[in-house]
Order: sequence, then structure tokens, then C-alpha cells
Amino acid sequence: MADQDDDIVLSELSDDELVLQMHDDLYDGLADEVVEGTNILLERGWSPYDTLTKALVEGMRIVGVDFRDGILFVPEVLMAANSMKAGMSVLRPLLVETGAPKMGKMVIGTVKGDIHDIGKNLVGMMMEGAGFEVVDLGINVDVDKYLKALEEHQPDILGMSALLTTTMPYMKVVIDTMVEKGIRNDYVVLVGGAPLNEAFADNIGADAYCRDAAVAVETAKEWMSRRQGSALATR
Ligand code: B1M
Repeated sequence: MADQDDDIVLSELSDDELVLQMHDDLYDGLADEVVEGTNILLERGWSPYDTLTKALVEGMRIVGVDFRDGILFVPEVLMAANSMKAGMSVLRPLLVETGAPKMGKMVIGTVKGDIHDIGKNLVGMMMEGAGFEVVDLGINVDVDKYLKALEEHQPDILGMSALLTTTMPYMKVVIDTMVEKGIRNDYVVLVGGAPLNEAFADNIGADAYCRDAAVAVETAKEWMSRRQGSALATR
């Protein structure tokens, strides 16, 4: 693969060829090439969102399939993840740059036991791009850390991410603790991550399940306008 890649000049490829090559480069953990491809697509007038979803997220989806099927292993997937992050770092300033007035505040973190952060980071970026202030608690966040952050930052929204079937039940631990402390209804709780679905979100008492970062933004906006509506109604 490396010899073949040495001969490829990314800037000479058509858009479609370049996107496919970026999927390969992401798969092979070639961060510099992924960054170069990302820049080329942007220079050609691609939107940051299309570049993100069609070149990077789709590349990571392919990695996920081969990881599941035992073709790729953790070290290779880590390299792919680092390449994905390298591409995302080019897009980040473009996705978060916004003249929009502040929409609200969100605290977000990946739950305890889980170190997957690419999806969470993407959600954070897109939320910032939509005008939300985002406090990112990182990965492996336990209930105490979530509660401390809620108290300290007083957000409108709590976002939780989980990518493992073994860690998604921890979201319920956090929500149940919020109920026990009488603060559950002070916040909108949005959850996301590949193994979740709407039924799970309902079941654990979250306000909504967000399939992807774009849905997270739309859902957050809807909940903010509902909250503002009910605040006005009670005045
Ligand atoms: Co992991 N891993 N992994 N992994 N990994 C999965 C999740 C897995 C599905 C792979 C597979 O088998 N096909 C599988 C889980 C199986 C299961 O639970 N049923 C798995 C496994 C098993 C593991 C380990 C246990 C492997 C091992 O050690 N044997 C281990 C667990 C470590 C741990 O967390 N304790 C592990 C480790 C790793 C790496 C470290 C190598 C790496 C993570 C690097 C990193 O994140 N920094 C990794 C990766 C990269 C993946 C896959 C391949 C890709 C995840 C990803 O980044 N996707 C993943 C396969 C897959 O998901 N198909 C897999 C791209 C990202 C943009 O999508 O994260 O879904 P996603 O986020 C989306 C939406 O879900 C949503 O919006 C995002 C953007 O659109 N969303 C939210 C996510 N969070 C949200 C929060 C919100 C709203 C929306 O709040 C409001």
C-alpha cells in the first residue's frame, strides 16, 4: 500500500477519487495525508460539514466495520482515530466559527468506563458552531464529575456519550442520581452514541436520543425554544 501511495498526488485526483483515497488514508492511519486531503477539499469549495461527513466520518465507518469483523485491531484503529482527529482539527475552527448569538450552554462527557471521544468531540464542535457554549468534561466521566460540572457551570443541557453496550447503562446511573437529588428537571438531558436508540433513551429517562451531531444540534435548539416558551408562559 505504501509504495502505491508514494505515487499518488492527492491534488491531482478528482473529488470522488480524493474522497476514496482519504478513506484509505484514514484506514491506514496516515494523518498527514488526511490533513492534506481535508485542506484540498476545502480549497475546492467543499463545505466543512460535507468534508467531515463524506470524507472523515464515512472513512471511520469503514474502519468500524473491519474492527467489528476482526480485520483491524486496537492499535490500527487508534492510528485511524488519530488521523480522524488530525482532519477534525483542520475543520474545527471552521465548524465553530459563528456570529450567532449564544443559544445556550451544554456540558458534555463520555461516560465512565468509556474512552471513545471522536463522536463526542464532533457533537461539541457542531454545538459550538450553532452558537452553544460547550463545556467538555472529556472521557471516563463518573457521576460525581457530571454533577459537579452541572453545579459549577449551570448549563441548559447535559450531553452524555457512550459507544459501548457495557457503558451505556451508566447514563441511567447519572440520571437516577439527578432524580434523587431533585435536579433532574433543571436540565435537558440528551444522549448519543452508536449503540443507543430512542427506546433506550426513553427507558433511562433522558429527554432525547441524538443519532448524530447534526441531530444533536437540532434537538438542542428545539429543547431550548421549548424551555424559553415555557419560561415565558410561567411569567
Ligand atoms: Co472501540 N468499539 N473499542 N475503539 N470503536 C466500537 C464502539 C465498536 C462498535 C467496534 C466494533 O466492534 N465494531 C465496539 C463496541 C461493541 C459494543 O459495545 N457492542 C468497540 C470496542 C469493543 C472497543 C474495545 C472494547 C476494544 C478492545 O479493547 N478490545 C475498546 C474499549 C475501550 C473503552 O472505551 N474502555 C475500544 C477502543 C477503541 C479505540 C481506543 C481503539 C478507538 C477510540 C479512539 C477515540 O475515540 N479516541 C475505538 C474506535 C475508534 C471505535 C470505532 C471504530 C469508531 C468510533 C468512532 O469514533 N466513530 C467504533 C466502531 C463504530 O462505532 N462503528 C468502535 C465515529 C464517530 C463520528 O461516530 O462515535 O458514533 P460516533 O458518534 C456519532 C453519534 O453516535 C453521535 O454523534 C456522533 C457524531 O455524528 N453521538 C452523540 C455520539 N455521542 C453523542 C453524544 C451526544 C449526542 C450525539 O450527546 C448529546
